[in-house]
Amino acid sequence: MMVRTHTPSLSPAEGRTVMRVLLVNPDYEIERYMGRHFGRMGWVMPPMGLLYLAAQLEAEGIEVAVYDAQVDERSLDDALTEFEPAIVGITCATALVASTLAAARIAKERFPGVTVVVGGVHPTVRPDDLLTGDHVDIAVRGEGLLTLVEIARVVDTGRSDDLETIKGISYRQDNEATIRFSRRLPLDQVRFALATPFPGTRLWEIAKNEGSVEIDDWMQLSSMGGYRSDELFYVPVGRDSDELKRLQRRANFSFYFRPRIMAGFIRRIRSMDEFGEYARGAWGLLKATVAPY
Ligand code: B12
Repeated sequence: MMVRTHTPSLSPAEGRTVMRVLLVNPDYEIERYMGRHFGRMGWVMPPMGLLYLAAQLEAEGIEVAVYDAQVDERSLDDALTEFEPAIVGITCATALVASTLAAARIAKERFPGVTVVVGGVHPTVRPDDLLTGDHVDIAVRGEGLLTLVEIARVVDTGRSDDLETIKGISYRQDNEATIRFSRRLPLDQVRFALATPFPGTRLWEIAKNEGSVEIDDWMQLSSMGGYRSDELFYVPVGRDSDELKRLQRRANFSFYFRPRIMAGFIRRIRSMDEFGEYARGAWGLLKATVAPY
């Protein structure tokens, strides 16, 4: 079943094309679990979460189609080709993680520029499970009605930085986005700590499984990696230590060496001694941040 709605463009006067969202109920392989006839008879139900989302999107003037892999005669690929969505939203319960990721891969292969959003029970409690690969862009945690509309607005304007303003979502951010974010916050000081796997945390388990942690001195876990020691305690698979140190230095430089921050430091100076302290601190920071990495 592919339920398709038709609504007028949000702003036809501006000549914009209508934002289209394809909502996907991924394959549950119900026949494998329940047998061909009984499975189809008793267990295929309308995907209520997606239908609520569809109603909300439609009310906002966004064109929606719902593709239900349980009952649709066509492949997801065909549905994508026909509908050409800007966003593919997939609902995901725990048992459906694999088929959600498979659907996300199909969507990205068909339209590499499409934004893939997942929501539902599993992304709500474990969003990172869906975000580790390259095919899911955003995981929505909890109720998705207003959140998906907000995401659609951001995708429509193309200003992906604005995702930072949306509450209740997880998404992969590049390091540049983190640096820009720090500069936008009304902060006087910031510490760009590199990820440190402390015992008892999930990152610790990940690092152990990767074989990346060798402890001979617990002091190594100071979370001051990059600031003080030459060798980083933890370098995630796929990154390298020089790259991380370079990023950390650039983050510090671009945060601190701004007129607002500098003026703040100068305003706080009360004596010649303090002036000396701040001057030495600034010099140290400058040397550290422009070191040739
Ligand atoms: C009704 C129901 C069913 C029905 C219908 C399910 C359906 N397709 O709609 C039937 C009987 C078919 C069913 C089957 C199963 N269910 Co059931 N089901 C429920 C129940 C009671 C309500 C679901 C519901 O309709 N909620 C109302 C809607 C509006 O909410 P929603 O779906 O969560 O969607 C909202 C948000 O999650 C989010 N959202 C959801 N999807 C998306 C997608 C995007 C892109 C975005 C942005 C947001 C978003 O926004 C929505 C609107 O706010 C829940 C318990 C519960 N209280 O939620 C269990 C529940 C979801 N089911 C569960 C289970 C285990 C199953 C089965 C695996 C059982 C089985 N062994 O076969 C199957 C899986 C079927 C499947 N395809 O996933 C578990 C899931 C646990 C987990 N971690 O995955 C739950 C949580 C019950 C429980 N506590 O054990 N289920």
